[in-house]
Order: sequence, then structure tokens, then C-alpha cells
Amino acid sequence: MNYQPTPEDKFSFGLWTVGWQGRDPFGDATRPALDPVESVRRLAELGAYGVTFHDDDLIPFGSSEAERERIVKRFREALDTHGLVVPMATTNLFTHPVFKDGGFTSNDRDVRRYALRKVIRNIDLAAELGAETYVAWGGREGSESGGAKDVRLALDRMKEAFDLLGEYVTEQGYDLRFAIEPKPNEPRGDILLPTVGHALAFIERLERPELYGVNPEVGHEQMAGLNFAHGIAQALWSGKLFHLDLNGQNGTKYDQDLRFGAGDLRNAFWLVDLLETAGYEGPRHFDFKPPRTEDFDGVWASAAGCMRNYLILKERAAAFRADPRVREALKTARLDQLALPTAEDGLASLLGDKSAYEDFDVEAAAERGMAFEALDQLATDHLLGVQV
Ligand SMILES: [Mn+2]
Repeated sequence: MNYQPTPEDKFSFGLWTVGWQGRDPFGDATRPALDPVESVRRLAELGAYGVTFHDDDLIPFGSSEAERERIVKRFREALDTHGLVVPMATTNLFTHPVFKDGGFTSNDRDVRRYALRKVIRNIDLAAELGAETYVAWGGREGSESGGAKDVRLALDRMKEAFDLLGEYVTEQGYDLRFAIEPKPNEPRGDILLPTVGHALAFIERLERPELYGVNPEVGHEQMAGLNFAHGIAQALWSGKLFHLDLNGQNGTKYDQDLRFGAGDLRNAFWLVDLLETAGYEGPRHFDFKPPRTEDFDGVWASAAGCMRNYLILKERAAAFRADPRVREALKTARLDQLALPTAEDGLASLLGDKSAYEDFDVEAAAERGMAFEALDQLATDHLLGVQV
């Protein structure tokens, strides 16, 4: 296998990923700005199928109406020329100082109204470009100190904002669903809707819950010490995995946004195994940052590496699932039993079943090993490409 990506693999990249100039809290940009049209051309060459953007990635903040039209026209021509689609768009509610206390939940009502108008304006552009998903990452919806934010009121305002956006796309007849992106901290000390679980619970309180799902990001869950593949599994189980952000992270530190496959490689293996076996059909979207040590050759090598690693892991996960020893090990580990209902005979039958309790040999059952180690070693062999 040559691991050469094609549009059928549905790999997409944010303009802000390859276009990241390398500014961090301690250092200036290490790379010049990248023309979005150049990103479209290079990503298409590398084998991607889609490109995504925040409003301000494409149209610099404060552009005139005429400038905006010129930029969108030129971008659209580049998409047509290179055959890329725009599956998702999102809004920047975090860079401009006006959003220092957030957008939808800023204590300043004027800022909240401005934030909603900024999102709605970009939703129109997203719909115009054919996007199916609108991602909402709060960015600065949070606080650094306890008294600064009444969290229950802030959640009221968050719900109000999403309900208004749902009303807007419904009234406009847009075929667009929202994907809420959780993150526990950074750039604020504590951010609202910090994990996949918080976001899933929030969605159920909205007026049109069917319009909202989640956009989990590898590093964001791992920053909270959580198992990303488990979070994705629950989002799938809830029918709420509308989109996702693939990247790499080494444990509970700042948001590293490494290329996919860097960082926690074992979790990446189980994630790809899950996505490829669970029938997820959405984009495989990369939200990473080529490290600021890199020049543009390094940027494109990093982007290519994201896709290459996904394809390698897809191959390794498929080989794992196809291995007869693995099938046997899964059976020994009783995964087939987990697929059986616990009491399909009903509550009355369960209560009347002496073998379930009165006659159950608890000690014998306690002695039975689960055989998970042998199974996990087979996974390790496949992940490392060891031929036995
Ligand atoms: Mn990130």
C-alpha cells in the first residue's frame, strides 16, 4: 500500500492549520501569511477533498463589502479549479479584543448581539459555499475567576444564542447542522461545555436538539485526561458525531495540535478502528498546527503526515480486525457476550432465575480471567506492524 490519499478518503483541513504563522504566547510569527488560494492548491495536490475556515481566515476582519466580495469570488474560483469542497465553516469569536470575555456569553450584552450577527453573516457564506456543518467552538466562553461568571446565567445565554441560530437556519431553509466543540481550558482558565459529555447534555436542553451535534477534538479531550475514542464512541452512540477534529496530543498539557498520529498513537489507533468500523461517513478533518520550528516544506510535510498516518492506522486496524487470532481473542475476552442483552427474558424472568443469583457460583465466576492482555498485545503487534 502506498498510503496516497484520494478525495474518497474525505480528508479536510482548516485554512488556519497550514496557514498558522506560529505565533504563541511567548514568540512572534515564524512564517509569513499563507494565501488561502495557495492552501487550496497545495491541499488538493496532497490529496485532500475539503477545506474549512473561520470567517476571518478567509476575509480579514474589518474588510469592506467590496473586498469581501472579491475575496470570496477568488476563493470560489480556486475551489472549482482544484476540485475542493467546503464541508464545514466556523466563526472566529476569540481573536479580536472585543471577545475578551467571550461571544455568546460575554457579560457585555452589546458584545453578545455583535457575536450573533457575526456568526449569522458567516452562516450565509457557509450555506452559499455548500457547507453541511457549522462548527461552534466557544473559544473564550469562560472565566479565570469565580465571581466573574454566573455559570447558570451564562448557560442561559449560550442556549439563547444556539436557539436563535437554529431558528435562523430553519427560517432560511439551509441544510446546515451545528457541531459544538468542547474544550476544557485555554485560552481561558475554565471554559464552558468543557467535554463531549457536557456538550451532549447541553444539546438536549435546546429548542431543536436534532440540529445540534458535537465536534470533538483529539487534544481537547486528552487535555482533560479523558479517553478520546471513548468520547467519540458515546457521541456515535448518541447519534451526535456531526464532525470531528483530528490531531495529536501528549497527555494533559497545553493544546498541542500536533499532526494526527503524533502524540498518543495507541489512542489514534483505537480511534481510527472505531471510525472505520462504526460507519462514520463524515469528513476526516484535521485541526492541527505545524510546529513553529517548520518552514513551508515542513508545513506541507506535516499536513501530508496527518493523512498518511490516518491511512496507515486504517490499514493496521483492518488487519487487526481480520486476524483469525484476534477474532479468537475477542471471543475469549467475551466481547460476543457483551453484545447480548442482559435480560431479554424480561424482569420477571430475571427475578425468577435461580441460576442468576441463588445458584450462581460467584467464586468460580470471580476466578475467570478476562484475557484482555493477550488481546491488547495482538493490537500492539498490529499497530507496530510486527509479522508473527
Ligand atoms: Mn486544538
